[in-house]
Amino acid sequence: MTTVIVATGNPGKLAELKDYLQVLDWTLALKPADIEVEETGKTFIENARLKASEVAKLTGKWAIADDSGLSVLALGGAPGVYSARYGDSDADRINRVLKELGDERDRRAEFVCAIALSRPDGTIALETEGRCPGSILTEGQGAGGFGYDPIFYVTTQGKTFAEMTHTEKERYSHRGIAFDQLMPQLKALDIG
Ligand code: ITT
Repeated sequence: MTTVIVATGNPGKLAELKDYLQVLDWTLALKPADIEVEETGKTFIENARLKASEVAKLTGKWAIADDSGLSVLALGGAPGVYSARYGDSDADRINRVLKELGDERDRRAEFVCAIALSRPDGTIALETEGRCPGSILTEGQGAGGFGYDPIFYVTTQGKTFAEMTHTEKERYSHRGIAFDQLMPQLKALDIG
């Protein structure tokens, strides 16, 4: 059975990616810790391609990567592709977004998730992007998930990502939407 490298160093993201991928008949392997890909892209999809492609070439195996982040309308789309680099810890990153937003009344935001799957030679076989609209609370709510989850409120569900069960986040999140789009193609792909 072909091994596919899950090209992420983020444990929260890794857990979610494994949940989506478990329905496939793939052997999953972790990205070797010494491989660090510089995210030089200007868009989520560029960075997802870059991470999948570099990890695939360096390992000689298929690789799947996720580039994702939070985009806040009143902050001109920030933190966007810099979401992971917006502070040193999840708490720092959340505080920075809350501080920059201050008492702004327009708190609309979206989470974006780009997924790319690379062949062992670094060429991209599949890619997609999922988006989940929501808004930024004035303080965190809930203890689940990771990253910016406590401050991201999904109006249609009446709760933050951090207040959702695994199943709910899997269904409604940017990552869930991306995998919904990609799953028929992933299932149809012959990577054996
Ligand atoms: P890899 O590149 O190794 O996958 P990373 O954390 O650097 O890990 P990104 O560059 O894609 O990944 O940054 C995404 C950041 O956006 C991540 O660190 C979180 O802070 C945030 N993020 C992405 N998806 C999220 C989610 O579902 N819930 C909360 N925060 C999320």
